[in-house]
Amino acid sequence: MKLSKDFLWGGATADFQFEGGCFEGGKGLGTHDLETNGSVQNPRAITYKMPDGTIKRARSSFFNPENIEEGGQPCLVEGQYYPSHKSVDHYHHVEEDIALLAEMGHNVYRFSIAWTRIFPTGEEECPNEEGLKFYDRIMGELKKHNMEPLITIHHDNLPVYLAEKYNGWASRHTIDCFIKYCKVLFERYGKDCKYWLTFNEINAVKGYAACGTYTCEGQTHYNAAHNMFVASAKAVILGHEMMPGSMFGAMYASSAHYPATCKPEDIWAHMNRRRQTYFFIDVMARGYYPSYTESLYQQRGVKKIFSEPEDEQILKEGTLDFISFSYYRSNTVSKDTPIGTVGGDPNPYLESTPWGWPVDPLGLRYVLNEYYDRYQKPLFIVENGLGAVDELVDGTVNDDYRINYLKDHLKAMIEAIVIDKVPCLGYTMWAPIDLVSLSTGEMKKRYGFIYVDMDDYGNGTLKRYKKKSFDWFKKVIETQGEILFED
Ligand code: BGP
Repeated sequence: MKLSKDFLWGGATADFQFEGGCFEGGKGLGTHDLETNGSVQNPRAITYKMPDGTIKRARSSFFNPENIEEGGQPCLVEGQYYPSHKSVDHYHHVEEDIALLAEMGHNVYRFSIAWTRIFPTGEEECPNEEGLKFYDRIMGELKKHNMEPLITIHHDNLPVYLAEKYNGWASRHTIDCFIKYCKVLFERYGKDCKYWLTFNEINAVKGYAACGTYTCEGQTHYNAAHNMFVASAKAVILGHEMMPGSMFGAMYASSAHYPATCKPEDIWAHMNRRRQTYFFIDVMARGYYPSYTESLYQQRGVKKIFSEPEDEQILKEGTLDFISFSYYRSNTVSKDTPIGTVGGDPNPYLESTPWGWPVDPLGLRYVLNEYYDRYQKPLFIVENGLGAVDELVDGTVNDDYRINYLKDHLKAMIEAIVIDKVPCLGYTMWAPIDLVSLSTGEMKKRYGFIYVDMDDYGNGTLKRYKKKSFDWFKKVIETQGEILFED
């Protein structure tokens, strides 16, 4: 079994996890730049100052962020390590990094643009030319190597200024700033970029680092979500106008979920949990709020969504062209699983990664089928990979565990495409070059085909080394996946 030649194979990264150069090129501070390092035991945090000068920390865990106390002002604290400031210094390694991806045969590269490189506060009249030049470099390298760009416009990380002044995505003003930013990107990169993602994991983000909101509870969260829906739809409308032939997606965190038992209460809880993800895709792919909206709002304590009369038409006109998603794991759901949980409970039939993420390749085939059945739009897997501890020995890493994880997932994907006839545009593995973990802020949770010499505190030479999986993935691409089925 193999895929056709037009299938897009590549890798995915995000600005604040990969670029570094945080204070270079006129960049403004993004919300993730105020996020500390951390670990599973000691979650990363947003540091902030109270009016009396005391420094506090709000847990910014991806799954369960905390509110910032009233009067608190997010700030950088001396002596604290903030991983995004340096990341793995892609800012100064663009040419080398993209050449490595091209050497593996990648024909697509998914990266995100840091809003604050283009508009440092979000409110400037004119864009920051130095920021645009940085992405010109990336686009130039991609062109040189015949690689298709796949640009994420908003991978969390909005300007701190918009968070402080307007409470981030809780304000409609942020929509206008976002559209101004989109227009600049479409003008500058539109002729060379066909595939765009408006938002990353929009169904899973809430709180300060991801949405710029000081609080995380249902009312603020779903109001911010509405503003992001409108922003995304407006971007799609504008993008289609300015770049005929362009294709827009948004990205959804897509664990598979299974009912914990066949008890009707668990099945019902499972359905409600699926709707927590469907809700976001339903609005953006179909162009209207689904019938179960009120019941979902009730469960989450949402009283009122602040919308404008024109929103309905905007959502209708700005629907997505394809559905893209991240897939790392599956979970189970029972009537006792707390509402609003992003993941779910473990599955006794599955093994987990060192970070406790259950490994389930068949779940990927399940999600591909489920989404295509439901939306009838092409799909794009834009994140999938294994975070593991790697050991560099004699200039390489023997990462058979990563090869096995990817092999099983890619086989499941190809079976969905070839046997189940699910249209899928491509696969971008997270993350082809080691970078900082989003959820824990660690470096030691490594995903790459390429090892970067850097530790959890920013020490290291930043030198890049090819792991065993580098040559393996190259062969997968060369054979269009056929090699996966050989033994
Ligand atoms: C997704 C994010 C990515 C990425 C990935 C892996 O949620 O879109 O930014 O980091 O998960 O997660 P982690 O880095 O926490 O291992």
